[in-house]
Amino acid sequence: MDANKAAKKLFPELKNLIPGDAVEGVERFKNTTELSIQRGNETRFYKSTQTCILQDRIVKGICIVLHDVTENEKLLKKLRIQASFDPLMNIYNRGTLFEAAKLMLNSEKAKQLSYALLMIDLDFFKIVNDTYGHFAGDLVLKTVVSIIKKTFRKDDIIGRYGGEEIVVLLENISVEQTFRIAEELRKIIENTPISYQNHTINITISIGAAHSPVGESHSFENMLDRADAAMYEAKNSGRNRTVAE
Ligand code: GH3
Ligand code: MG
Ligand code: MG
Repeated sequence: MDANKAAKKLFPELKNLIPGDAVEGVERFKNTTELSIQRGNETRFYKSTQTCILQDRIVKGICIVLHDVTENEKLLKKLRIQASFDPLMNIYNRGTLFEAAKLMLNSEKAKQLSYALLMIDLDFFKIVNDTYGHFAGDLVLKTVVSIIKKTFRKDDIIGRYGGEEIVVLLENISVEQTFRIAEELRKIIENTPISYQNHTINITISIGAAHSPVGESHSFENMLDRADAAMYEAKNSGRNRTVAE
C-alpha cells in the first residue's frame, strides 16, 4: 500500500505501487525472505520481518521491514571459508576433505563409477625447512599445491590430509589412467625448480595410489589406508616415485 522513503530509494519499483496492490506483484518482492540488490560492485543483502495488519480481525495488509544484513553475510562467508579450507594451501582442510569425499563416494552415481585416491608426500621436506627456513618451506608447499591443482580436473577432490601430505580423490578413472596422471604430476614437480631469494630449491614427491573399481562399495578409509601403505612403499624404495597398490 505504501513504502517509506528509504524503501523507495532501495527499490525504485515501489514508487509504482498502487495502493491496494499486493507487494508480491513487484518482481523483487516475490521472495521477501532473501532479498539482495546490486549497488555498484557491491551486493547488499536484506532479511525481512513481516507483520500482519489486522482490522476487525481481518488481514488488511502486511508490514514488511527490511534489515540490512550485508555485514553478517560477509562475515558468514569468511567464516565458512576459514572453517573449510586450509589457509596456506587453499585446498580443503582435513574435515572438509572427509566430508566431500564421503559425499562423493556414497552418492547414487558412485555405484556406476570407479575411483582412485592419491596420497602425496613431499620427499625430505624437513631438509627444506632446516636449510632455508619455514618461510621457504611454505612457499614450496604453495608451489606444489598450485601444480597439483592445475594437473587435476575441476571435480576431483583435493585436500590437506596432514602436515605436507595431500590427498586427491579422482572419479571415473582406470588403474592405468591413475598411474599415468600420478606420474605426470610427479615429473612436473621434479622438473619445476622453485626460486627462493637467491636459491633454487628442487623438490620431489612420493605418491601412493589406491583404486576402487566399478561395482565395489567405495570406502574412503579403506582407500586411504591402501594409498598410505603404497606411499610408504614408494618412500622405502627410494622416493620420487609412484606406487600403485
Ligand atoms: P620423507 O621423505 O620421509 O617424507 O621426509 P620428510 O622430511 O618430508 O619427512 P616428513 O614427511 O615426516 O616431514 C614433514 C615435515 O613437514 C615436518 C614439518 O616440519 C613439515 N611441515 C608440515 N607442515 C608444514 C607447513 O605448513 N609449513 C612448513 N614450512 N613445513 C611444514
Ligand atoms: Mg615428507
Ligand atoms: Mg609427511
